[in-house]
Amino acid sequence: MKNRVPISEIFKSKSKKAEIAGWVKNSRALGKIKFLVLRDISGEIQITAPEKSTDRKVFEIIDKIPRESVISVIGEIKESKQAPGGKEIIPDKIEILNKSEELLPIDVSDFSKTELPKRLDYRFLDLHRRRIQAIFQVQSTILQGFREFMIKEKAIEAVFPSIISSSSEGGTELYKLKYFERDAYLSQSCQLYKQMLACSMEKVFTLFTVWRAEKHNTTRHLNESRQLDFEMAFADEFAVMDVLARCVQYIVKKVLEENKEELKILEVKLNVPKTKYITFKEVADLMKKNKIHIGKDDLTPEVEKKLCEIYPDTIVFVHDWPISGKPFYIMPKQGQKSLPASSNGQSKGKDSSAGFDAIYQGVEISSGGQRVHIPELLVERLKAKGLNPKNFESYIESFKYGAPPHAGWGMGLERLTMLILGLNNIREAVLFPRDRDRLTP
Ligand code: AMO
Repeated sequence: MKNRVPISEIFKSKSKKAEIAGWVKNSRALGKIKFLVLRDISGEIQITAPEKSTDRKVFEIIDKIPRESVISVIGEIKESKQAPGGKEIIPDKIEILNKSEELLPIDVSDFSKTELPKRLDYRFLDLHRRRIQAIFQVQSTILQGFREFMIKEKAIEAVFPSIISSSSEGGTELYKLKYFERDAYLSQSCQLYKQMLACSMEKVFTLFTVWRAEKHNTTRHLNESRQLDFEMAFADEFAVMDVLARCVQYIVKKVLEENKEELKILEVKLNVPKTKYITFKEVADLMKKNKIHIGKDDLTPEVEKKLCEIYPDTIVFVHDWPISGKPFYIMPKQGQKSLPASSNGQSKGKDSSAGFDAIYQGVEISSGGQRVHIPELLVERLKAKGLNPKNFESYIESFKYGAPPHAGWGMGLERLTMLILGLNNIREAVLFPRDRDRLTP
């Protein structure tokens, strides 16, 4: 197979012969001529076998190879007005590299009728579909875009531990495990570590897997998901909201430039989003006018949806979030000192915080804020949240020897993929989802 060329090259190539390999999409016999469509990741081509000019053995098998089998073909490249793309291959030799079972467990056609749970049971086969490949090609661009953007911002890429000794996002959603004689947990976030690193290296980013033992089964939650995390020293929430806005805009632009074909396959109309900054209180007033109930310190999915109806194609930053609705590490508004990075001039209400959520296409994609970097205030905040400061000793200590004010955010990779592509279930945006009912494949 060392002479194998990608199928898409055939359409550009001037050569007369080619060796290709891929998956059998379909085949059919029309009397004295047989056809087979072969697909690889770069494209697909018609293999045409006229009885009189094709080797007998090749002619015999060509319409007998089960769909999705893997074959290699050596043959002649011919111009053809009837063939899709204007070229076809007249086969000299066909080798079956892996024969598929005749009966496929799921429908792998472009518009598969198989339901999502069954498709996920056979995800490896679902991934033969061009539509599914397109989703993960876009996700690959999102990941590359995030990294490229962060490198341009001069942030340091870092990796953090996934086994932790105490919670960072609240105690109820942790997966417990045995760590020799002690209890340990799977990380819910790299929150505390990215903060400690930003306090020396100033700007840091990572792609981090998180585990949350949330019991609810929704179309926007996973039990294992990935976060694009960012943290920056000498910054308040407005400085990092600006970074987040530019980051999402950079990623969307890159997807628009590099995934034209995938967006077409997925029938997605995408625009680079604008930004809107609004306080939690202003959202509450807006919702009152629209007769929509708003929670005391959180936004319901209905509110998130309405906000994006009012501000379409926009990243809506809801800031000055009630302190009761944010984790212990978020700075209360009253604890904020003026910073060189940006000045926000917002209200300094005692119940308000320097935390925010970012909402895009009707769903929260990110949350973040300025952090508490004063040890005494941190102890106070931990207690206020009913947590034991003893469990956070090394984290508290890290702010005792010169820790600058800092801020950051975390953005869900699968959420962003789902919203950019308008997918209706987050499981479509994960190769191998982990949810309440699913641990395989
Ligand atoms: P938060 O818990 O809001 O914040 O998570 C940040 C973003 O991650 C995504 N996300 C999820 N995606 C799928 N399934 C889940 N169960 C899930 N939980 C979260 C969302 C969400 O906006 N440490 C903070 C971030 C920070 O302040 O830096 C945190 O984890 O898109």
